[in-house]
Amino acid sequence: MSSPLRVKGFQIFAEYLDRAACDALVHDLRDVARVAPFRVPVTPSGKVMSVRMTSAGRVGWITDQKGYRYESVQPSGAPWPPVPVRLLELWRDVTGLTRDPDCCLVNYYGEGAKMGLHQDKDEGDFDWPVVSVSLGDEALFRMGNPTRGGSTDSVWLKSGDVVVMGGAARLAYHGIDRVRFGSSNLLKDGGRINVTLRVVAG
Ligand code: MD6
Ligand code: FE
Repeated sequence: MSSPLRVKGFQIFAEYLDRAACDALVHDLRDVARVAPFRVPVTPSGKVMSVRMTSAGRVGWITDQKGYRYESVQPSGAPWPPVPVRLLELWRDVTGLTRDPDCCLVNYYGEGAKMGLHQDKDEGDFDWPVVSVSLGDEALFRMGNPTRGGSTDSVWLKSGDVVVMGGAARLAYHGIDRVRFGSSNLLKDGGRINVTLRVVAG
């Protein structure tokens, strides 16, 4: 593992996964989506998000009219599928931690999808990092500060890139401005998958 690029406290491991490893993860995530189908998330204020979302792990991240939260079951009442072992190995490798993540949040970006600047703050204990894995089309990732406003830096995340958000950057604002739809042939119908691995206290 080569040393990461550091941007505003975010650690970016470019090309952490090769093509074969990306293919293997897509295979694992198709298994996840068979058990926990992608859904259209709606924010507490009623806005329909442009990504499609599902989870694996002890808990999954949910948003609906009642708020943002982690739930131990899917909206259907079924449990979430387990976090794919290859993602647990990736987490252990990039973080050096022996505590495994509780949630693997999976976002799919189709044509035109994006994600506004946000903080990841529903986990209850911000001493643990969040690890993100990008698969498929390139995306413009914007990184800001622990409070709204101020300067931002952007990088194009490519398939196989891994980002670790920890330490002072753990609560930094970040988002996806746009995706270059069709820039990768990893996913047969195009688009981008982003996986985030999180420890969820409680
Ligand atoms: C994305 N990522 O890359 C959105 N969150 O599609 C995130 O929101 C994110 O990349 C926490 C840590 C790293 C991330
Ligand atoms: Fe995030």
